[in-house]
Amino acid sequence: MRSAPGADRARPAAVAFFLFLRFTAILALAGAAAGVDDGRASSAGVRILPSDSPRQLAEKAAGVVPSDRQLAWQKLEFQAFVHFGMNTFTDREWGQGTEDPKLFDPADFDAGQWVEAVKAAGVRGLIVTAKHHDGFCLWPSRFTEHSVKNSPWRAGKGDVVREVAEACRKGGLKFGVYLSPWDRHEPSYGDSPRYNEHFKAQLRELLTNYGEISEVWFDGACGEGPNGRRQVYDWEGYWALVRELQPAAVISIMGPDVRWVGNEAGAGRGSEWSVIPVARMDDRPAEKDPGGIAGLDAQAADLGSIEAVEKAAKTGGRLLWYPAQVDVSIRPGWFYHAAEDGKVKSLEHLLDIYYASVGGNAQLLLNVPPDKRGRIHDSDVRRLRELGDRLRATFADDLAAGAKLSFHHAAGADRLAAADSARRAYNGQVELSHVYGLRGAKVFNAAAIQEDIRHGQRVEAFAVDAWDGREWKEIARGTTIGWKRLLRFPPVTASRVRLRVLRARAPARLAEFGLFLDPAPAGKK
Ligand code: FUL
Repeated sequence: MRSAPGADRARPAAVAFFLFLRFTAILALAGAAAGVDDGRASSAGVRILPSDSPRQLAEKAAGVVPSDRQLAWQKLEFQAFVHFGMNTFTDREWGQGTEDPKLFDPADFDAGQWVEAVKAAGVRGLIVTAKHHDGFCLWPSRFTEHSVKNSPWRAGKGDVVREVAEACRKGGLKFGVYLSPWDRHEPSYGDSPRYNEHFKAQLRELLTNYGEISEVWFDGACGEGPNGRRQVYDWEGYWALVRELQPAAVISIMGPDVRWVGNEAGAGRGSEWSVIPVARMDDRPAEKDPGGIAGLDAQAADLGSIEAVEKAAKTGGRLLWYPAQVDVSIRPGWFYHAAEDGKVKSLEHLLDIYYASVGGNAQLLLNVPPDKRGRIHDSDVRRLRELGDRLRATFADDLAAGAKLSFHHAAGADRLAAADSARRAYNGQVELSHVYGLRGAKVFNAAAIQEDIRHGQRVEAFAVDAWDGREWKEIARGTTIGWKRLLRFPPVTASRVRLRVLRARAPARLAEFGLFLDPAPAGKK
């Protein structure tokens, strides 16, 4: 369920039926080959067939790469989500659509303050709720009266989207928009073709009047309109408009570029794959199927393991580059509620979320809701700064910088792992370990490993060892790496560290290996 405790879950009679699920939807454009053209990734992903051998499937999976827009998005790592709108003033999570625009009246609106507050945490982009389910528009849309233009704020001359877009640009943040297809105010909702035109007209306003938009975030909530009919969304039409007007923007959640991680708790999968098998070949979203057109269940525990790929191949399908985004709020609700001022997540909780998401091959989208003043509340501002300070203190100094890298053949147990991976016909290089000779003895309790995902996501399992002067001691192990794997472990002192790739779909192509010292790990504050 998407709404938080205290949320308005009343389901008015007018909306007798709605589905509220994350529907993932894939367009033929998904998985487009970009960074590297290895000849295997097509614009529709890579086909997998019942006749493919395990070896062929591993090779195909290793050959799927991100599009340029997906790669740019992945590099952002950490973004802010900002839920602000009518609900801020009515103290609700879901508005009805019948609220009086006069209720929207932030006393001290300051988009610059939002940007400063979230930048302190280290985010690189911000996504604002231009229109939530209640239909109230934070910009003066020409296509509805239900917007800021009929509010007392700035005498009806204000434009939240513009002020936020400009503040982001000034502060060096990417800017994205959340636009809810579900609209409980709009009279044409439910009259499907008419509403789709209305929605595209609004989308066009956002995509043409506010400069560069880096991400368009579509939710899958769907309901009935006043005519009692369920709205059928024109996803292909919405996506085509984004591609036409903002070709560099990713389309997230109900879109082909970025998938929902599957929960709103900030939890990542231990093994998060960006290469995902999907059973179906058609590009039409099937809204009754939570898997979307792809037959993908965004909440499934295992989306991308080689076993999942092999299973999907049995009925045929395709492999797509479809990376995960972790959306989670700093408070229980998505919108601001004074009653939750004491419930801002603790620093340790936020760090756990950061390590699990950014450090688990996903992007973190942390929601921070401004209050009725139109400013981010002091307790959230403080927490964001604490988070940023701690991350900067940890990651500013890479203790593996300047290390001498050599490759060694690991013996013994490693050969067993190599034998296991032979099933996937790994070419033997699994025995190679990366040995980092540090510049003297270092003390560290965290590591960051990155694959060069322009060459795909390849590593299925790895271990990190430290040389204690006599022998190698394992200090951490994990499964996927992908864009980034962050590891935390008790402090280690060593001058040599090695990374062993235990299983991989193709020879590992690492981009980074860093060692860090978190100055105040949990329990040592
Ligand atoms: C959901 C919405 O219903 C919530 O209110 C919130 O916007 C969340 C991010 O997405 O689908």
